[in-house]
Amino acid sequence: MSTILIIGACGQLGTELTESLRARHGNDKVIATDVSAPKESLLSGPFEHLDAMDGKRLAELIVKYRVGQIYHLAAVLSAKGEADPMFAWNLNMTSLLTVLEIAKERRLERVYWPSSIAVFGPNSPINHTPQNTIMNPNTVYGISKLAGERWCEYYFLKYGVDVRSIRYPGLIGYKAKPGGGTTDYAVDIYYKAKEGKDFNCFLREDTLLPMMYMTDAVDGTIQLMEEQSSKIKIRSSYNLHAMSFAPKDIYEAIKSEVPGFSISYEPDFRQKIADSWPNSIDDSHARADWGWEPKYDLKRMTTEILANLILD
Ligand code: AKB
Repeated sequence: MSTILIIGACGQLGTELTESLRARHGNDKVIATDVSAPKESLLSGPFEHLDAMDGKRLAELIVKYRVGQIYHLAAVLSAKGEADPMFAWNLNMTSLLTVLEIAKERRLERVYWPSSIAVFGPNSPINHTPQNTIMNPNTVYGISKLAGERWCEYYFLKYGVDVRSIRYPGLIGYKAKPGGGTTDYAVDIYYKAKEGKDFNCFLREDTLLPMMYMTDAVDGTIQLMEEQSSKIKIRSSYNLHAMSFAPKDIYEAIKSEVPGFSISYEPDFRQKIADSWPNSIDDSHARADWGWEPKYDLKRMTTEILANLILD
C-alpha cells in the first residue's frame, strides 16, 4: 500500500477520513496536511502544513513521503463562496488543477476529489435528480465543482490520471464542525440540542435536501477509492444518495430524544441556495458500478450523534 496524502485534513470530512484511513493502513501511511493548525486527533500520524494552492510544497511532500495517492478535500463551500466569489473560484480551481497536474507529471496511482450536489441548479429535475441532466449551478461553489468535474474527466481521458469523485449531499458528523456550507444547519442543530439551547434555523422548515451521515460518506469514499479501476465508469463524479429531510424533520427526530428542545425559523440568503438544489438524488450508477449502499437513516444517525457528541 503506497502512502496517502490528505489535503484539507482539518476539515469536517478530512478529520474523519484521516482517522479511518489511518486505522486501515497504519498511522504513518497517511499524511495529514492543512493550512490550519492540527487538532490533537490528527497528530496520531504525520502532519504537515500545506496551502492547497502551493504546488512546490506539495511536490516536496510527495517526494519526502513517497506519496502514491492524494485525497484533495480543501474547498470554499457554498455560503462562504458567495461572500467572496473570486477567492472561492481561485482556491477551488487552482488547488484542483495543481493536484491534477502533479498527478499527471509524477504518475500518481490515484486521486480523490469531492464534488457536490451544488453542481445542480434551478433547472435540474428536483426529485431523484439523474446522474446526467441539466446542471446550470448558480453559486460560485457549484460552478467551481462542475468545472472541476469536467477537468477530472479530462485528465482521466487525456492523461490516464486515475481520478475518482463523489457528488456529496450535505454531510453530517459530530467530530468536527463544518464551515461555510448551506447544509451545515443540520450539524449545528445537534450542538444546540446538546447544549440545552434553542435553535434558530436559517432555512425554512420545509426545505427538503439530500443529506448523508459522515460514517456513510467516509465508508463510501474509501470503497470507491479501493475499487478496481475498470469498475469506475464515471470519471467526472458519482451521484450518491442516503436520506432526504427538511429542518422540521430533523427537529422532530431530535425532539423525540431531547423533549424540551425548540426551534425557530429565520431564512436568510442561504434559502435561495438551498432552493436551487435537488430534494433527492438518483444514485443508481454508484450502486450498479461499485456497490454503494448507505447504512444510516435520520433516526439512526440522530441517536448515534446525540449519544457521542462531546461539547468543548
Ligand atoms: C454546502 O452546503 O455547501 C456543502 C455541500 C452540499 O456541498 N455541504
